[in-house]
Amino acid sequence: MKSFWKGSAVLIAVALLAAGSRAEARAQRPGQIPNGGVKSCANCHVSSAGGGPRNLFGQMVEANFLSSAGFSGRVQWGPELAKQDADGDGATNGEELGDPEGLWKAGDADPGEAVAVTLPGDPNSHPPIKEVSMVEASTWAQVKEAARELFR
Ligand SMILES: [Ca+2]
Repeated sequence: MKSFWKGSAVLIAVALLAAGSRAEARAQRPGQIPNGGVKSCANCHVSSAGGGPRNLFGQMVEANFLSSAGFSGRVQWGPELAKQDADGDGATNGEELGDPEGLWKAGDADPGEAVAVTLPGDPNSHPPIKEVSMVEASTWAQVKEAARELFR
């Protein structure tokens, strides 16, 4: 009976250590994208608590933008990842994370404004879409400007 408890305690300790190191490894990932701390784990995971399945941006990062596979891989943020639109909502990953050009480097101050940051892996989360209305424009100059915006 004594050895049963001893064995259980060892198993629990091993499980806790494994869970702890996994969470720790992933906790650095948000710091590898601009404004990563604003939405934290939800940038890449379906669950905002992190872990489990990845959202569309997380899948894109995992497939093509990690320095190496597994927990130690670092996100390779740059122009290539910034210009893609992982969730297909019309805003690029960089526009959603406040770094449209992909110039931010890990350790830099977060670019842009935190309140403007949206989720690059959630099509329901995106910057406000610029509404252009030629009907509301009252002068020819405004109509031309609206058309220019629309077809830019
Ligand atoms: Ca989005």
